[in-house]
Amino acid sequence: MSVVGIDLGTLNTVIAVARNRGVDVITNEVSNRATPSLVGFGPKSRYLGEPAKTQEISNLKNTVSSLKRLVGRSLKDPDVQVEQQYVSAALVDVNGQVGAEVSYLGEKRQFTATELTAMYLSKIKQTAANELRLPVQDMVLSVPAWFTDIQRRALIDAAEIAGLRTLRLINDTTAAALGYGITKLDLPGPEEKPRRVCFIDIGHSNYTASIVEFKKGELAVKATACDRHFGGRDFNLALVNHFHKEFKGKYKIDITTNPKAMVRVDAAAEKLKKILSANQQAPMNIESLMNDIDVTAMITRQEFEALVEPVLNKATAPIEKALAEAKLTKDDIDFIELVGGSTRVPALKERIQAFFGKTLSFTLNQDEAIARGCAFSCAILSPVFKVRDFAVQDICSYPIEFSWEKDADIPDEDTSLTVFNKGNVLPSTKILTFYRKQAFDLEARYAKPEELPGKVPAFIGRFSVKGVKADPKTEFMICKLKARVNIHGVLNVESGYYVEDQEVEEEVKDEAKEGDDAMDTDDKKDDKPKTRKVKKQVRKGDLPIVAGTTSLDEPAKNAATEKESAMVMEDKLVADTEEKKNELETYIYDMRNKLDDQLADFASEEEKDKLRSKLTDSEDWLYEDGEDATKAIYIAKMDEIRAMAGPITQRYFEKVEAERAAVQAKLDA
Ligand code: ATP
Ligand code: K
Ligand code: MG
Repeated sequence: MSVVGIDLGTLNTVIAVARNRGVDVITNEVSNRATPSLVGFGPKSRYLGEPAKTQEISNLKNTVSSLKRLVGRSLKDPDVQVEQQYVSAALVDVNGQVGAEVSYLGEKRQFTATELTAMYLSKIKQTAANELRLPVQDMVLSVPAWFTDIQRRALIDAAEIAGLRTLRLINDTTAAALGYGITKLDLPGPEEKPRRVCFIDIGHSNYTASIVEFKKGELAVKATACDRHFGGRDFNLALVNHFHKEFKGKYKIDITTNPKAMVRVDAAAEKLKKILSANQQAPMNIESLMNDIDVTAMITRQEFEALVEPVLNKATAPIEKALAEAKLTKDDIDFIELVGGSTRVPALKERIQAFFGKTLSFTLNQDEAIARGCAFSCAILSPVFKVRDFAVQDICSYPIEFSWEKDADIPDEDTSLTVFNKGNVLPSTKILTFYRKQAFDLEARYAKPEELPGKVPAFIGRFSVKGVKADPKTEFMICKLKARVNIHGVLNVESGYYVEDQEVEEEVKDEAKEGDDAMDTDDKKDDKPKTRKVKKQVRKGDLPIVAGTTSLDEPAKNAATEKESAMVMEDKLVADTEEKKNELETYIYDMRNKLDDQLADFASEEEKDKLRSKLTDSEDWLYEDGEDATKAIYIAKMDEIRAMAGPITQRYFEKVEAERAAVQAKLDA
């Protein structure tokens, strides 16, 4: 079983694997270290990752991007409306969740964002398994820290539909921090002042700043702040708008009226932006952009920086927010580590450096640090892997409250309580106590809906506590419920039980002797241990909990898993069929050549004519009726030709063998 970390990015996804010698990044089928986070649909199969990128411009309406920003969201969410600007397929509502409508296998189909993400993750799983030649199941997946319960649950569901088990959903910067800490040998000891590092991840759409404290063998996240609309695509957009205006004046074309032209200019802007990170100016040339017009343009770094000034002006806001939440100043920070592709933009680095007044560190691989951190996390959590333990303590991003119905018999009981505050450590368990006579419900929700991204609903889950009965002695049952924000940052009421107040005999510890066992000799030996009566709550039995959360229920998940497996099989069949067709085509060409070459002396003219006409017939068939045949038919066609060519190739091999034997005999003599 392999140990895998996945950084699911808005633009690119990086897969890392922990091996005995360390963590490596996996390359995909075209040897890239990052795979486009895209899903496309065609008349015969899906295009996942690289093929979706290859097809993108000719298949815009059936290509879906921004998967991670859609999963767990609803169509009416203003954030999703922003996303539609970047997603070329049409976003639609599918039973309350956002999805995409595409043409697939010649039909209009709708898929939820969870299903689309599952498709993509199933491709990522295949990529990892092909490279590792091992089954892939356990993995750790990174998410932006601002992800809420419903988004996290949707991602875990998507992974499960793809046949992946999520050992941890880890916040992006926390993963980077783990990769940083686990490889540093000079972290402060337990009694020393911790090392404080500010991790800054600026990707394609997200900006996250986290303040993390390190000691030997452990890290603790102190504060995290995000700008979920700040990243490389904002720079691209500024450039696209600029060239839109320029081309309108210069060439009298309006690229906004032509989706293909828009995507091509965006791709060119992305390239140009990268050149500007290392050069003072960069060109843009696109052939036949629209109306058969070739465009050329040039932009300087200075002009680019002026265009993105409004974005740059927000460049330190998340850092300031994180510092304030951690109650620290910039001078308390020992190192500033930058990750994410957009931290290569010089103007952005300058702003951040000017803010801290300190040199920035780039000790982590900007593109791979998060995936690598995920792989380390997977190695720590996986039972099959031995790795030095490193404790990772994260924090809750939003406060969570529980509410319940008032019990008529308990007049001054509150009806809600914030159980996990923002910044509460994670994972974390809290015991809630209720005095009740009958089954009751609890509802968990985010306490400050206004802090949530877009219009994510505050609701987290409803938990029905069963098996509650009035106790004849005390009238009430004392119910204890275990509420837990787990390692994924997901809230559950994991279990319940009831207790009774009882008087129990408890040993009284001799205070003078406490912690002094070695000296504990004769004088106490004969005495019975001193005891006293104390009131204690004794666990009496379990209370079943029925949870209603935003996760998919089992039947829905099973149905989705079956659907996904069927599509994987279909895609595989299409790929295999294509492969057999290509094999047949190549075989026909090869055989025709060989008949004039190495096989020429081993066939009669009659045999040759017969085989040649078979080859011509097969070739004609291949380009006409056989254009779209099944895998079995291609195999059968190939077998027919093979059978006809069999006696000829047989004679040839016999001769080759005879020659080889003769040479051998000579050598042996
Ligand atoms: P997110 O974290 O927002 O979900 P992501 O993880 O896919 O997105 P990254 O892979 O970290 O994002 O970064 C991709 C972004 O970095 C793109 O916008 C890309 O254009 C930008 N980028 C990469 N290299 C450079 C460079 N040399 N100069 C400027 N920008 C760059
Ligand atoms: K990435
Ligand atoms: Mg990222």
